[in-house]
Amino acid sequence: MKFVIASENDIKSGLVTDKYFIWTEKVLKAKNLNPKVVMEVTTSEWGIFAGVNDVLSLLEGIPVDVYAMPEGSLFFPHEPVLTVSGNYLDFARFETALLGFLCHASGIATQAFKFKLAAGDKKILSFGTRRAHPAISAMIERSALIGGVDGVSNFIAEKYFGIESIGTMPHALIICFGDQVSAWNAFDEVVDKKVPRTLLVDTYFDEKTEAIMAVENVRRVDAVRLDTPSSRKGNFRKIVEEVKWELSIRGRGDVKIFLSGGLKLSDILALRDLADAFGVGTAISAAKPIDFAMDIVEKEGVFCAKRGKRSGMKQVYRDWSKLEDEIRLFKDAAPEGKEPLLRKVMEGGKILERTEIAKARELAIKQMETIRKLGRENEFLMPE
Ligand code: PCP
Repeated sequence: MKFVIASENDIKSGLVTDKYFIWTEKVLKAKNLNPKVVMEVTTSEWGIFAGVNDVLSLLEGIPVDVYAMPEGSLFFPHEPVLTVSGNYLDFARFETALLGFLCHASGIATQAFKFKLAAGDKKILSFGTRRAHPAISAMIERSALIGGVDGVSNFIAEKYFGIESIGTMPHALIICFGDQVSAWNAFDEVVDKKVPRTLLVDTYFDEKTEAIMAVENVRRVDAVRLDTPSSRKGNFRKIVEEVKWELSIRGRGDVKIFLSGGLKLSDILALRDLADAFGVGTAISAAKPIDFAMDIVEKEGVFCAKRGKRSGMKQVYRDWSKLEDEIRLFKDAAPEGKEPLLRKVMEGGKILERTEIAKARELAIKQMETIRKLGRENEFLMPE
């Protein structure tokens, strides 16, 4: 083993599971019990749903039917986001990986959604794969994009998703040259012209001094990036205001302000009127997972949920104009004017539909716009 990660094969074959499923399989087999069940994935919080493609790959070839909300869907507490029906023993041991895919990806997508909702027309870039195991960097960037970020920094996104990654310059580049001006000019000379010249202005001197140095010594400056760590920030708003003033009086009010370094949701809300873009790392990539659970709600067609859970296979119907949902039994008639959210995505182990990132992101953004239109932002922007 080169890296401490479970292989795709071990995940697919069900080895990445909790031990209690191994005991359960053993006991059920010994007693010839393998009921037909419906299991639902639910949680008690709201979020943006992601991770379904991995679940489909996990269950492909297993004789089960799967219904799911499309990735990018806003889900509310207690709504089933994904339903699996089949004989329990066929898929019992996959619950661990199934939930892992959904909890992790949805946690990141939800956090990305909050940041983009807070930023409005200002940009949010995902900068945080360096804070997580590299084996999951593609998942992080995919989930962040689904949640609504405007760009991702990890280069692997280009190979896996055909999405161009974005980047400015590290402090290391400046230090290699020994002085800011040489590094900035070398960057301008060498890097493809279509890449914005976003110059890092906090390596050795303060942000104001370096911002002035940048516009006075570099042919093209599109933006300045202030990556001030929280330990040195002081009154960050004042620092940004000062930089903007100095640029503006030099006729460079066009230079965009790019902020990064330990940004939290509250920082976006506090600085969104001043900045043009935010590079967010840990706060998105290390988002708290959504605590989805998977429960049996029907057994051989009979209602049977445990206490605290609601029995019966369900459908979620949405009024898109109000962003309000209604949950009904799957077999019951649909309410007038509302659209069902759960769609059949797998039949007998065959994948019927996979999600494209762009489509899922579009859906998340559409819901974000409705939240804004309805003036419901505060409901979704609880402080971290
Ligand atoms: C990195 C980058 C971003 C940081 C990560 C975002 O910082 O410059 O600002 O991650 P965060 O939100 O978790 O802080 P450094 O590692 O300081 O980068 P550099 O190599 O440029 O010093």
